[in-house]
Parts: sequence; C-alpha cells; structure tokens
Amino acid sequence: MGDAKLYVIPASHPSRSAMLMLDRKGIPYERVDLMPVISKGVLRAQRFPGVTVPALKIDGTRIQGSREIARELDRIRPEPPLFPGDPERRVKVEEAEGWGDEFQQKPRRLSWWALRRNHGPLASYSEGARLGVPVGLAVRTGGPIVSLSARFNGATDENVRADLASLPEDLDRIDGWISQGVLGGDQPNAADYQIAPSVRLLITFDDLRPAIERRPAGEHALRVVPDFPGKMPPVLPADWIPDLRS
Ligand SMILES: N[C@@H](CCC(=O)N[C@@H](CS)C(=O)NCC(=O)O)C(=O)O
Repeated sequence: MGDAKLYVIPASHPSRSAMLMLDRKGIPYERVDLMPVISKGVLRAQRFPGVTVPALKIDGTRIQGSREIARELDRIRPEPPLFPGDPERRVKVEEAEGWGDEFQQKPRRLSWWALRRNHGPLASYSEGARLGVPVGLAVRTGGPIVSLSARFNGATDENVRADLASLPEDLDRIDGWISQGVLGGDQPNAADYQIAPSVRLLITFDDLRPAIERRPAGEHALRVVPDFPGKMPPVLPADWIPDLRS
C-alpha cells in the first residue's frame, strides 16, 4: 500500500472517525490539519470533489466523507472488517452508521454556537494540531472563522435548543443499539466509529459530561475514542440543558 494522507480539522468528529478506522486497519498515514473554512479552499486545490473533511488520498485515489472512507478501507484492506459479513447484521450496522452521519450535525452546531459565545476554549480544541501557524495565533485570529462556521452550520439559538431537546431520545437510541450488540461489540465496526466521536465531542461540554459519561452511550464513546481534544466550560442556559440521565 502506498502513501495515505488524511485531511482533517482538529476536533472534527468525522475526522476522528476516519483516523480511528485507519488505525484499526493498521494503515499508516500522514495527517494534515486544516483550519475550518480555509479547509474548503485547500480541499478544492487538492482536487477533492467536495469541501468537507475527512478527505483521504490513498494510492492516488481521493475519497471524501467518513462513510465513503469506511467502505474504501474495507475494500483495500479487508481485515479487520469494518462491516459484519452477515448481511442482516450489516444492514443494522449501516442503519446505525447512516443515522450517526446525520446526528453529527448536532454536536457540530452546538460546538460552533458555544465557541461563538466564548472563543477561549478554541485553544483546547486545537490541542496537538499543526495548523501551519502557532495555535495561539490561530485562536486569537479565529473570531471570523467561528462566526462563519456558526452561520454555515445554522448554529442559531432556536436550532441548538431543539437539538438539545431531542438529545435524550438520541442517546436512548444509541444505548438501545449497544444493548442489541449493534454497537459496542468486541470488534468495533463502522457505526461505532461513526457515532462514538459525536458523543465524545458532546462529552467535552462541562454542561453535558456528567450525565452522558455515566450512561452506556457515554461509556462507549470514551472507550472507542479515549483521546479527543477540547473542553468547554459551562456555557448553556440552565433551562436548555436536558435531563440526560439514562
Ligand atoms: N457527513 C460528512 C460531514 C463532513 C463535515 O461536515 N465535516 C466538517 C467538519 S466536522 C467540515 O469539513 N466543515 C467545513 C468547515 O468547517 O469549514 C462526513 O462524515 O464526512
């Protein structure tokens, strides 16, 4: 297998999915850290078809999107598999993975909403990143990037409130998949790698962590994604925080 280069945004949860899947396959890769918004121009210049991370160049092929990357990795390196061989089990894993791809938007919106209110934690979300400029400078000049990203992702009060209100149902669904063995089995699958980073990003919020980390979805996220940057001090209005105990 030739060179693999993975384009990511630090603390991007689907980027983490791709990193974990490459690690699982034992495929070495070079990680290229990009700043949000600026990432779009870089990806275009690299002739990727879309403008989002994760984006992978491997053996001269360009693959974009966490789900597409999962399939390509199974194609080029079948072992260990990211999808079950049994067709019925595969359908269930793909259903959870597809749901997880949509669910990504909630932690994404919440993060931009919170960072717009308080830029300070940006540095923690960029921990360990190599952005081409000192992280401190990237953070100090990050205001416009945060505002644009909040706007692109619809991080309005109304949307974020609605996302939070539906979070108990989302976590119940994840707990259910864990109890059915769709998620959290001995062999992590593409749905584990899709969903755990989203929950892991939610766990970086002090407002949410205590309730989430005690339930199966939270334990699962911490097991699948032990390392994830970022810490968001309390930022949510008290009456927006849902009861997330299982
Ligand atoms: N569903 C896609 C979503 C990818 C996505 O939206 N990535 C975000 C980062 S989490 C992105 O690249 N945003 C562009 C930006 O922030 O400028 C996937 O799983 O690959």
